Amino acid sequence: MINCELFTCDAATKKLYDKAKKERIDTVWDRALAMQPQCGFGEMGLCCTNCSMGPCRIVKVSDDGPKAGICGATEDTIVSRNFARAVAAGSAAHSDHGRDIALALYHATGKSSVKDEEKLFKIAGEWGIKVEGKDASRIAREVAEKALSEFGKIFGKLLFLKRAPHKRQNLWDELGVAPEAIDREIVEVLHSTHMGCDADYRNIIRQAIRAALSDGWGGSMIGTELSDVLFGTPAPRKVEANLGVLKKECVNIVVHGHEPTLSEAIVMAAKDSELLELAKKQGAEGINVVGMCCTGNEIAMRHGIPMAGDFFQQELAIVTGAVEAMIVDVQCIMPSLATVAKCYHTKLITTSPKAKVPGAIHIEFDEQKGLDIAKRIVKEAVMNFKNRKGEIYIPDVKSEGEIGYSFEAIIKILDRVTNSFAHPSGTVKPLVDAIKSGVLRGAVAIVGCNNHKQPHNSCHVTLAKELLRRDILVVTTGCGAHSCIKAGLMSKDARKYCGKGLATVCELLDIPPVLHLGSCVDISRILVLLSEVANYMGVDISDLPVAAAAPEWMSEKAQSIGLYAVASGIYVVLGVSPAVTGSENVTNYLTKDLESVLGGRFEIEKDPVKAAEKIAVHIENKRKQLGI
Ligand code: XCC
Ligand code: SF4
Repeated sequence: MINCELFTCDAATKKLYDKAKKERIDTVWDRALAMQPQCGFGEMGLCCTNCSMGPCRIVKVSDDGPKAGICGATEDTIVSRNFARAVAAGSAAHSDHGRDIALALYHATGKSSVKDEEKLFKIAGEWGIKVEGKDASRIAREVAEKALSEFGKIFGKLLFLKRAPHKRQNLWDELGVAPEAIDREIVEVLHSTHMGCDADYRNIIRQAIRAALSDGWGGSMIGTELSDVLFGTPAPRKVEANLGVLKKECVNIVVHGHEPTLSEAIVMAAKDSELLELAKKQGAEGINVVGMCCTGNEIAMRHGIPMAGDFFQQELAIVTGAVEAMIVDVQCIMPSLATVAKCYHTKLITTSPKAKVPGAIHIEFDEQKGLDIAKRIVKEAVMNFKNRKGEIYIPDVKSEGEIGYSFEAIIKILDRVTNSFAHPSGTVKPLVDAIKSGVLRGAVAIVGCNNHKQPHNSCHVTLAKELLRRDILVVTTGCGAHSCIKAGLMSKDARKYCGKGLATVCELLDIPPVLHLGSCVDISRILVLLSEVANYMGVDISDLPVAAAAPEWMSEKAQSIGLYAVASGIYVVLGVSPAVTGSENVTNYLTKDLESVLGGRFEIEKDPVKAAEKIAVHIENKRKQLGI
């Protein structure tokens, strides 16, 4: 059995893990233990199954054994191909999410359900769509069409690349990595890494970079921007977090996955008076909707719905015995949920044709009939309330934080301290001033998942605290954001962890020292913010005293994010090594050589304290180079 004191720093997780053990439920940690030792070839990226002459694996630990695949592929080729394919899959996931949002906007236009017209007009302007004489719904349709054509247009580059600093755009052009159409970049990775195609690791990684950039500056950015148009751009608000947000007396619905289209409809449906009446008839006090993983981030940012938990807490939510339904769409949904749900009364409801799970109920979601389907799903949950069985245990563990820091929200906050006579509002000037004066040393994005190879949550939290005390502002998304809010880092009280400079900045701006920017596609908000700061200072992103870290990452999406961040000029510290260590050449290329090409590079550092030290050194170096 595992010692949960060591594997997580989160109290709710510990308590529910104990309940799971008592009830003989296997969780992600138990399966991870049973998996040991994990395959060394796979871990180093040295196994190739790209054709049926394989699988082939390269033996590194001794002089004996094969040094090339049956086709002659070297370790460099095999490792880089595997890495590139993971990046392409990650980019595909984010981008397909973006496409679904664009489709939702396209179909929504008739009902004029645009929540943020200002943003719609801004994007239309950027994309050269004429707005004069057209109503919002017509513009929305044209913007949606243009967004959809980004996936498969025949000529030209991605439109959002223009948001990057000029120097960066020129560099991408020079290197031939400026993506053209999102789907095409992903297809080209799959093609060029097919058996007997590209064997040059540098060239393979170059194509992977194109696919990754088409995620960050393409699919993800479309996902974020059009979600804001459709559902509203997040603004600061208070929210509760952790599994203690479940309510014993209520019908509990956990929405889990990624795309806000489903969760928005569920949030609306749960307010329906007939369903509330029905819930009361079943003996419940009300309907309590809570969010998990990135869906949790999306609806927390826009509606203040509680953030129930991160990737590693999904099974434990069901273990409480108090969840009537877990409703999922796409990505990061453990297939184990069906098995766990069977031991309780919980209904696992899948909704996407792209993600069905054996053992779950499938109710397909369709945006055009969104609210009706959502009501049907909520009704399933309500009618399940009376079926609760066994011990119900909701740990009394939750915290509160302030979230909703979209780029637009940050600009509004900065406007509060801008001297309106000397400077126009709507700029990042106050932020740049704080950085230049040294009150703020720099900023770091802490993002990504949970991974059993790292202690749960504690890497995110330790890293954040180490940075705060060095006067480095932290921004966060995804499951990193869940970790931070659970640890209290998004409350004003968290200023106690900050150095004097950062504490002053937070006080002046009335913000917490860790800013929640949203879900993982919302890392595009960070790209926009960095571009604004770089443009204001007249430099490139790679010149800024900033970094990114993914201390507990696990998904292919995270590999795509990591690579587009590096290709955008950012120093990226990974707490878990990607499967590339089987090739010294590829490892050196990603962790050293890329810096002279793109200005960003990967660093692999498991220990969050050491990671913070390395980041601090990087930030101080950048400051020196800028002469500040
Ligand atoms: Fe998934 Fe986005 Fe990772 Fe969390 S952080 S485990 S990818 S939910 Ni994106
Ligand atoms: Fe083996 Fe080459 Fe086929 Fe890969 S592509 S499985 S290395 S023969």
